[in-house]
Amino acid sequence: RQLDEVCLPLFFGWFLLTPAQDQLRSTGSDFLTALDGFKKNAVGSSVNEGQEIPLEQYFKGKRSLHCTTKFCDYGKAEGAKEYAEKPEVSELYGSVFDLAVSALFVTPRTFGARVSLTDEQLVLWPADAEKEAESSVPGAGSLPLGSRAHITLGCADGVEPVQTGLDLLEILVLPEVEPVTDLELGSLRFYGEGRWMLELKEPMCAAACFSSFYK
Ligand code: ACK
Repeated sequence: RQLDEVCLPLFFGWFLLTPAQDQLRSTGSDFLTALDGFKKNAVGSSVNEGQEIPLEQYFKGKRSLHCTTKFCDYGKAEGAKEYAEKPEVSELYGSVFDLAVSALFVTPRTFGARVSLTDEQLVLWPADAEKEAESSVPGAGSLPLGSRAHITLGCADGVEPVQTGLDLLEILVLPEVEPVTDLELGSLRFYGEGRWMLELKEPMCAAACFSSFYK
């Protein structure tokens, strides 16, 4: 038992294969450039309030792109052991999945990609992932399972990546709004307080290996 606990990872998740990482980084970068261009002509909607630096510099990039399923904190997080012991987790460990990246979003804190999970992928999703966020994002607990699934692409200075999933939930609990414009990549929506979401015209297919991370 002692050994089991020591061996639990920091987190389980899908780790994007190199070509998918490259493609998503490049699409993400195109989005930031397009958003910077659009914001120049839009009033009162800046992401980085009062700062004129390009979004690409505002967000510090992540080295390895992944979609977290369960944050275990080496066994200290609630439900970590139960998750690690799920038969699906060991059965599917090391398998490669095609993740559908359906949207990109930015807030004053984070830059991320929304992942739309299939039923097959949802078996690896913790049942309480959205409920756990309820205290930070009221209403999150009532969203469909998998709503929090995301890939962190960047964080503003001093912001922890856990914020990306919370920012996504914060957008998803808001009432749907009309797009402000159609960009080449898809339709762009503005949710106030520097929150933007681009729904991709063509969801991106990202090959990713289900595994775990230890630092
Ligand atoms: O970008 P992410 O999903 O946000 O990937 C990292 C990963 O685990 C390693 O830090 C995520 N993470 C950190 N803390 C938590 C938490 N309390 N709940 C859910 N995910 C978390 C972070």
